[in-house]
Amino acid sequence: MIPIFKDLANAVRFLSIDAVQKANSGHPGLPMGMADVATVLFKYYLRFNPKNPSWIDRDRFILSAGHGSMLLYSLLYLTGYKSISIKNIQNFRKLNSICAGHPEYEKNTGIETTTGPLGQGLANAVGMAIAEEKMKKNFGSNLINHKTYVIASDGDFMEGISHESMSLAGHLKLKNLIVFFDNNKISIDGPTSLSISDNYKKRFESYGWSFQEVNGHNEKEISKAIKKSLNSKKPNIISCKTVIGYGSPNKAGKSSSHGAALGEAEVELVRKKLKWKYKPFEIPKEILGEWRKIGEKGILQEKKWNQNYNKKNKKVKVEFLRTINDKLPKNFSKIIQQQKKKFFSLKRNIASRQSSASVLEGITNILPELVGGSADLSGSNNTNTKYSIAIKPSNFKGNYIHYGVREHAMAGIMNGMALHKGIIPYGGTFLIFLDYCKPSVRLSALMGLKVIYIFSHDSIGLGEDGPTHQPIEHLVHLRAIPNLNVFRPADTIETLECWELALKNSNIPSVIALSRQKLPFVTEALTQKNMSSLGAYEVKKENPNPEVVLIASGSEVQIAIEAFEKLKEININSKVVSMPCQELFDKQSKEYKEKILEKNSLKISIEASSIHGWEKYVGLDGISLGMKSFGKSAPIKDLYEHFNLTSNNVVKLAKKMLGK
Ligand SMILES: Cc1ncc(C[n+]2csc(CCOP(=O)(O)OP(=O)(O)O)c2C)c(N)n1
Repeated sequence: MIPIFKDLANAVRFLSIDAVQKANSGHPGLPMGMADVATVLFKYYLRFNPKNPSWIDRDRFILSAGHGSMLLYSLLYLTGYKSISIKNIQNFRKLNSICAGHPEYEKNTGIETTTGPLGQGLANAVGMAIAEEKMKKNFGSNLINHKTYVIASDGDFMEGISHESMSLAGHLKLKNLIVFFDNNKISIDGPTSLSISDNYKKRFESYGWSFQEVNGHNEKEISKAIKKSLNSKKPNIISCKTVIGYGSPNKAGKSSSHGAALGEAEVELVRKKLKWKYKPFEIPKEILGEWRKIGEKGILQEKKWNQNYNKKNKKVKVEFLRTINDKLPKNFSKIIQQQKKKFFSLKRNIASRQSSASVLEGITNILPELVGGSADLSGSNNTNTKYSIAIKPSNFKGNYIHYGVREHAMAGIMNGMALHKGIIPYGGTFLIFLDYCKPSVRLSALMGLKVIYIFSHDSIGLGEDGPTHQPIEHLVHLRAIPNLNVFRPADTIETLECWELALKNSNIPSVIALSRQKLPFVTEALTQKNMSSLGAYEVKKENPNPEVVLIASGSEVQIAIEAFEKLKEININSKVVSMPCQELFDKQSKEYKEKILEKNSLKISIEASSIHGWEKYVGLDGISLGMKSFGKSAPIKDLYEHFNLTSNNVVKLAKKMLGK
């Protein structure tokens, strides 16, 4: 038997529906509907090497509609990725199976990103396409020159993040981006006509995308459209008219095929209809062989690429490997130490957002992989420095992205850049607008990506802009996300240290929360050690066994220091702990934690934010000063007094608690 196109596509369909049936859970409709499109892409166009899933110049394939995960697993198994065996597919949705309910990013497996929350994959793909262009600019088109392909569904395009990220992609003219729209006009509630009547052609063309429409079950039409996209000067969307649950006599074209196993009887009917004579999980060797041949094409492609790579001079090769393997330059730590000495000698009283800009000025030129940006708040977040050059449409020489007022896209795009490898993304907005990008921040953490969020205007300390702009609960939200470091530095030295930690942490994203207002320089001694790496440390202590331990972060460390001096005047022995990162403190030894928190002392925490979570450090007898309501619009001094965030209040409370 010589397999024909339909056999290849049906292999994808049946692996998918059999796995969903066995798990009795999952989404068969999408893999059945998009099997033809995916087969054309993998058979004729996609550059990939299952023997080396991390080959840097591979095309990226993103399943933004993550619920159709079995489509991806089937393709990876059929083309010969070691990561996905037939056993894994049989264990779809079982504990610890790589074939999880929705694709979960894992390096070197072919699963390029974690998808499931609709729209995220699209933003990731835009980030990957930017990373591709940027690396191509840095290293030349014979080292980096690939496409980013995406499958996205109705739901992906309904989500706001799709509007934001596709609009930016159109503006930047990301020509190497090719999106397949699974245009089956069905979502969970039923036909999409229940909720949407967008004119997609006009919508996407208005963004500056090239739009084509094909019958998503016609090999030739699909192939012709992809071919045309390859030479486009714009990002490409191919609307594929498909039938959800294609091949199912009773469920095709209906939302009943979207998110539940078809049922044994219906699966049998699909077998009859598509003339698939094989048992569940059985792929005849001719068909598997044909798929494996498709996978093997990449070996030669990578070999050719290696020849190009080998022709490069040593300096380029070393730098290329350094960036794709996420290694910092050899002189990085030295430069940080030099900056530290300089900052210590200057002892500047500046806002931590300005400190952050000073750090960036010192490191931007030695880190060509650093790509910064802001969601239209560059001047406020201080994310752009004199070394920042804007990335422009079709011109990726720069190192700075003006994301526009698109926080969600910014975060999703940064995830995509980090996933691509070779780029370290950082991006800024006000901390309050975490609310506009939180889903992607969560995914940075879930995937363990080196993404650096610069969230300035981090408290009521921003003053007159008032409660709509003053974050209260945001630090708590962030600290509740696993695998995320939330830094809130107190002065120029801590800001430098937090940046150093963010850049050195390869598998953990970082948030650096920064003040709008000026902060006094509080570091007392110059240390080579990165004190912030301990999460918390003593900044003021004069005598052993303090009665009171004042713990503060960021802008409130100064209040703690003032209170310390006032307590000293009335003979109360206290000490001040700066806690720039709770997550890192929590990882310290029991001995260190006890040393910092002093078992038998009264503990008072001060942070201009929700007090939720501080009880962990102050204990049942301690006190937390913070925000229990929304803020107010007023000058900063009045606000701190109004909300009792003052050293006088600290002293009053300490005296009361100590009975003095
Ligand atoms: C942000 C987000 N909201 C809701 C969901 C739940 N959900 C999963 S698929 C889906 C819509 C399904 O419609 P479509 O995107 O057209 O996929 P298809 O039915 O064609 O497979 C929804 C609402 C989700 N995964 N992500």
